[in-house]
Amino acid sequence: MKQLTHVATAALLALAGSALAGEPVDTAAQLLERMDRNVDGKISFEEYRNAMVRRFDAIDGDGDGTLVAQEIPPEWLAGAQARVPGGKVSRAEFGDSLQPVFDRFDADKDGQLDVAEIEAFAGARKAQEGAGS
Ligand SMILES: [Ca+2]
Ligand SMILES: [Ca+2]
Repeated sequence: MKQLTHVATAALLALAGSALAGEPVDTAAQLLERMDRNVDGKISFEEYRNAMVRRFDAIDGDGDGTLVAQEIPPEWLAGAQARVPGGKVSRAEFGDSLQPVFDRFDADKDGQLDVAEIEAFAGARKAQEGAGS
């Protein structure tokens, strides 16, 4: 009886843990759903950049096409050494800065992020967000 209770508690804790961990950052499936415009199950650099530039525009309240560095969520540039000269980044610079991020997670260098590569990418974003808060 005691044994059973322990098992049940452990299972509950495991469930609670995964629900919490899954909450704040996109899963690989969510990233795919949002970015994979041609629905081929992979994310090309074009698709990734377009998705991120749309979010750039959403944050760019005054619409002047530049963001100050602090406005950019750290997980956007997961793993990248973002260099922001002058403390501002233009749309074009932002788009270019994503290439090293994409390349880093494109493990087989075929120019597409497949599901396994997106999983790694989602994991890095999550780690980045955890480190930033
Ligand atoms: Ca695609
Ligand atoms: Ca790839």
